[in-house]
Amino acid sequence: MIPVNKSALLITYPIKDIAGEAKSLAESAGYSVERTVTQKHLTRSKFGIGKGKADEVRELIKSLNIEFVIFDEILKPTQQYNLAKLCEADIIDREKLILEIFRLRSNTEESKIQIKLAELHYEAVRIKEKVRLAKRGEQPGFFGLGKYDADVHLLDIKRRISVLRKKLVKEEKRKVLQRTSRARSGFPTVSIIGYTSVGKTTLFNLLTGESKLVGIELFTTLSTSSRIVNIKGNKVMFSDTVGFISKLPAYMIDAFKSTLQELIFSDIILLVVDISQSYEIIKKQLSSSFTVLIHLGVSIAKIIYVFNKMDLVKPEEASEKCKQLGILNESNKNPVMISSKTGMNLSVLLETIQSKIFANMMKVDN
Ligand SMILES: Nc1nc2c(ncn2[C@@H]2O[C@H](COP(=O)(O)OP(=O)(O)O)[C@@H](O)[C@H]2O)c(=O)[nH]1
Ligand SMILES: [Mg+2]
Repeated sequence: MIPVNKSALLITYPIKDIAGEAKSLAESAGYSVERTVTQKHLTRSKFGIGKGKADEVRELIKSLNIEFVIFDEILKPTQQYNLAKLCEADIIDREKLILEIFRLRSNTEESKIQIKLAELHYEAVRIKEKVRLAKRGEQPGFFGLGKYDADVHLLDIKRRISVLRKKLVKEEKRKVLQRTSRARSGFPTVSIIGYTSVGKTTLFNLLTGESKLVGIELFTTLSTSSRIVNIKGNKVMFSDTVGFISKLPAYMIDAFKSTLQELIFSDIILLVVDISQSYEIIKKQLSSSFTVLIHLGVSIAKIIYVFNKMDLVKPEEASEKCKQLGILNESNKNPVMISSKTGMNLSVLLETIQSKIFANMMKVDN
């Protein structure tokens, strides 16, 4: 379960797309962003932000009674410690936030192990930094952690990592067996994928009946991110995914991929793009999404391109972007232009989903 409404103050860059992504990430992890503070530089030595800004954050947190500070950059342990001490709040840096999201969304044994491994890596890096500082005499007894304690802690982490690696190998073997024997059963599954803040969750909520749409009713909720709905008498399972995250640290890639394993079993993949973003961004996102999907073993025939946020652009602008992307020329890549906010073209999307499910079923049956 995603614990909701942990009140948070977000510190991010004064750039719309970046701030939007950070807010969506925070919400995926169950935080409610009460206030956003922006600054050009988030890598200053003492607090990440400048002292003046840090004081401002401290005052805001006090007056708004906020529990957590989400910092949209990677913080060194000293920076994290300094800021936490000044603000008297828990500081969640970007890496920690992503790890929290992965953990909330991990639904297979393998992904749980992968995420645990990434968490241990995060922890080990921080202990090593503490030891380094302690050696230089800069932080004697940092967090009350002596050199000896730190060494023991590091050894313990190494031991846990090797145990998890062995478990992972076993799990992978088991999974291969399971996959080959997995029968096609249950309801058709539609997974929603795309970069952070393109509108996946908004679309998921719309499709699974948080709106009063004619013809769709919620059948059952399986988890926070999976629901079965009734579309004109046919039951379809929709899944909201973690999605793609920009600037993902290399050591998290395996953990990330493992959270997306369900995609292999999906009948349809809705690859969502925010059409209000620049052509360059859309192009880059589409091509890296594509690479990951292929790498995961997802069949291209299952993909429906969904261009969301049509309410923010003129129709000509949207078709110009499609033309530039070369998408309209290839019939199998025909995008569906929607707005999850206004519900525009939702019926077109549903029809496309239904006919694709039907077409794929025909292929399998023959
Ligand atoms: N204008 C507009 N905003 C949208 C639309 N769909 C989503 N949003 C907004 O975009 C932001 C990110 O949406 P969210 O569903 O959390 O994105 P996710 O990270 O992909 O799950 C939120 O502020 C939404 O309200 C849309 O069709 N039009
Ligand atoms: Mg989301």
